[in-house]
Amino acid sequence: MTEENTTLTQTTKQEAPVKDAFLPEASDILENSEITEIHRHHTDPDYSAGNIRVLEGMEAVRKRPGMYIGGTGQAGLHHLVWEVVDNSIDEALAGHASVIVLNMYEDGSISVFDDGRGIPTDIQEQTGKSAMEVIFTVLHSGGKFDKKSYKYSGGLHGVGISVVNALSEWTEVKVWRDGSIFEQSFRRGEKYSEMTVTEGDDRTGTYIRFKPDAEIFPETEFSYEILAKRLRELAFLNKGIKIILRNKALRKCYSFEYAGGISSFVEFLNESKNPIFKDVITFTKEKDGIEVDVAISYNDSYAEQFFAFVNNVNTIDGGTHVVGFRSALTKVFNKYLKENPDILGKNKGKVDDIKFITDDTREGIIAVLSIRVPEPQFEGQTKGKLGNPEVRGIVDQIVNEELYDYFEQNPSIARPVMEKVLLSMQAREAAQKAREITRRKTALEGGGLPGKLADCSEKDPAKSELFIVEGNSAGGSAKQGRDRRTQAILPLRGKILNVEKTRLERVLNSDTIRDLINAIGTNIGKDDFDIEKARYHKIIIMTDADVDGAHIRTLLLTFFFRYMPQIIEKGYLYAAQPPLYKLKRGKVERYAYSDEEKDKLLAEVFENSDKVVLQRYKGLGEMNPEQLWETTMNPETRTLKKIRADDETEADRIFSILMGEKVEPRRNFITTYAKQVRNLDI
Ligand code: 0RA
Repeated sequence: MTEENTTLTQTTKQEAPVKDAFLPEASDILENSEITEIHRHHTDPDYSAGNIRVLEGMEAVRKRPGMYIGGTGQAGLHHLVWEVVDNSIDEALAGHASVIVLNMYEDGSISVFDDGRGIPTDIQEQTGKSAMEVIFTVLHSGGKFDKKSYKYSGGLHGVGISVVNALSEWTEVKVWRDGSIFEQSFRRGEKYSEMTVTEGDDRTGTYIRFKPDAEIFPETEFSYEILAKRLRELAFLNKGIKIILRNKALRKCYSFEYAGGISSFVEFLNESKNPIFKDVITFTKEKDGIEVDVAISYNDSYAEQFFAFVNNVNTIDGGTHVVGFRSALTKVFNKYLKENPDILGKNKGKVDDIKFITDDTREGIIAVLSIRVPEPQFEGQTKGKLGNPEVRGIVDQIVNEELYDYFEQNPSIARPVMEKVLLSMQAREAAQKAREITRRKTALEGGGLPGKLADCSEKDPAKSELFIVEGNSAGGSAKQGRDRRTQAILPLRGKILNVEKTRLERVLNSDTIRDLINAIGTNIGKDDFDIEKARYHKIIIMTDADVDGAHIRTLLLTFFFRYMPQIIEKGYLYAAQPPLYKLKRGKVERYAYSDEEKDKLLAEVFENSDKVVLQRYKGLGEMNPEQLWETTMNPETRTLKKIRADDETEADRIFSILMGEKVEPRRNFITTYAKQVRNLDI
């Protein structure tokens, strides 16, 4: 989760050891950012009869880019890169490439290089064109050249390099193969220069550089963070492949290579947690052409982190593979307990009364499931769900057999896992009781709305705002200052639980948290949460602009992130921006929301007069109701920061680091990223 101007993404500079990697023309590709010379072999585009059909295809792509890349926003723009990278990954998965290098250039173009066999360049008999030219200029031509058998990466993409070409201002390709170097360039999908052939050596590879077309994409700038995050993921998912990302202008470079594959992925996610056993449970097995790769670890937290991939695609909406995985996990735990009742100690006689359900296996798990399916069917609006029915049973069977074997061979791991799952089960039963109590209590209290809430009169959630205000005095000012038609105020008294360290039943027993849940109206929990019941579509956290305020804000953000993530995904959550200073001279009064703004006002409005009275607001409570309204609450004049959750893995890691119990990574984090976390002020 990030606040709008808070960067939570890791931006470590890792100097990549590229020197030792085999890179054809390494100096050209990696060092020289002036390789944009695309006029080298200039010829006019060829408008011969044979080309007309080709142009039609390219025009279709340019007319309706969304049909091919999903849209022309940030995701669509980056889709171009994934399209090219997927080809390189396929080449690596087929055993022909070992390194992929991406280079971001100052002119906004990007290149992808791999040391695979190189795109075929032979001249086709029917067309007289090179295979390379056809691949770049004919829609859906990729399939004819791709070996379907290894087309395992990027089930969502696979629209072909011609689409990238069609949506780029220019594209340049350079291929090393058969002892020669082949080069050609294109513009907006059309051939721009003829393929040239020069002498090469025995090295092979493909280099594709393109510049997204500003006529198509409103925003053409690639994000280093988005690229780095996905490339790291790809390096985890495709063990042994080395992926390098460079941005010379930013002086940033990443080199990703993980011998451990998804097991390294789990270790990476574990960095901020306390695993309850040191090894990562991991196994790989293939059945009926479906390859299943699993890595599992458990830690002492209560959150679940589970990632499922099909052919490198993150299936965020799950699907048949996830159903199979969960069902197998539950069965294995039940079976293992039946076979090893001594785990229950003196209660071993009660083993028959115990039956785990899937939820019991989820607390504190970090797991990655990565499968490869020859013909994946992706479903749902965002194509994030696997539909293939045959996959369910295969994953179920493999996980069942392999995990059970693993437990039998590693009782020192099986035991703590079983104990953890048993505790989860007991907690689930306790939470069930607590929920019933809450429900009864709420019914008794009548209506369910907390007594401290000063609700608004508006009933349409889309027009209603809830201010969550720290402290009673600020709450009082807010209640008086607000627009009572549309603005509700919930003052928070006392401490907010750090939900990261607390189990659900205690979370539910906290008055503060219950007030919050009841005021918002959605309830919490997997089965009970209902976003449709949200009583406000703007929920605004209003805390002091000091360290304590920031702490409370972080605790609240943690609560929303863990228990109401949909509120954040929907864009309902905001942070208010109270001013830091009031400047006053005579009748002139101005507010400043940052030190820079204060200095600017002093210089420009007050001309650095020494008669200015400068008041530093330490808390919201220091403002009278009118001031609070004017500076922070009035929709006409206030600024709000929208809370975003655009990087879940990273956000989760960072929340765990900031709010979890492990001190060491937190200290490291704070010292390393002190600048970026300034707005989070823990
Ligand atoms: C089709 C056939 C062959 C290789 C490729 C495509 C290929 C495409 C790309 C795109 C980026 N990097 C790539 N590397 C290879 C096999 C040709 C042969 O049999 O040698």
